[in-house]
Amino acid sequence: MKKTALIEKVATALFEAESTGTEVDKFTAAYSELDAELGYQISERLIEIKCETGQTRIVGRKLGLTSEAKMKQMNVDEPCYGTLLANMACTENEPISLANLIHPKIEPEIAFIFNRSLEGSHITVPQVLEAASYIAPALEIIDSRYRHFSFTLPDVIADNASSSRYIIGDQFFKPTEFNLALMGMVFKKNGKIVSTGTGAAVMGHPARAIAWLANKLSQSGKTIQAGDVVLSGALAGAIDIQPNDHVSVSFDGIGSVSASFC
Ligand code: 0L1
Ligand code: MG
Repeated sequence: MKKTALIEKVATALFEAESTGTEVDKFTAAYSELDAELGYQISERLIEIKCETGQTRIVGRKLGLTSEAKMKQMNVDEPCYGTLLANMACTENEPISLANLIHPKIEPEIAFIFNRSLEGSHITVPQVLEAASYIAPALEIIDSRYRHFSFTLPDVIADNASSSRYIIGDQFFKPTEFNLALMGMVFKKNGKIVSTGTGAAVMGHPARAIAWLANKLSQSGKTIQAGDVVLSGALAGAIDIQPNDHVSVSFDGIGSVSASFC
């Protein structure tokens, strides 16, 4: 199949899968030419399709596969990224409906909010910390459109890195005031601790994941822009969620954020 036709076919199928809450089989099984680069082109087309409706817009990016364990599991040596849209943002104050999602999971993250763009192909951790105006506790809901969350790297990249929803706490802090690698985290579901961790779980330092993102984006002429929200990657494994669950994450020094579901 021609590359442009494949991009359109897979992007449309993923859009339909998400719109109807229906799983699809991974596409690499049928199309061996689908590599990571093509995956990013499909994801870009998928975002275009979503924004064409005029009902949403790009507000930032997210990192995925940032932990050693996930990279090993997927047999890859670098993370991946996806795009955050305005209609993925949820708040702590209202229960989040899971009705249209397929098999949602949630994971604890640190969000960065940028007040200026990060341009260049050799961005470093200090440059990330300098360009970010704030960090805040965050929860990311991931919901792969693939059956049983089963995919290869190109498949998950095409599926916008399983992006679904996110929640950011309402207290913001200067990232330069903390050692983010040593920042402790407690992740709870329905009042019980499910995991603990530190910022170092995210590629050694959450800002290192963002530096990787900035450098990766530069390869396709994109940048992290002023105003962007970036989810820097999970500090612990994602857990299943169902209606009536309540999940929270608390960080050392920057507070907590929680979410409940219906
Ligand atoms: O945000 C994430 O780390 C998820 C990236 C995609 C892999 C997955 O869905 O588990
Ligand atoms: Mg994530």
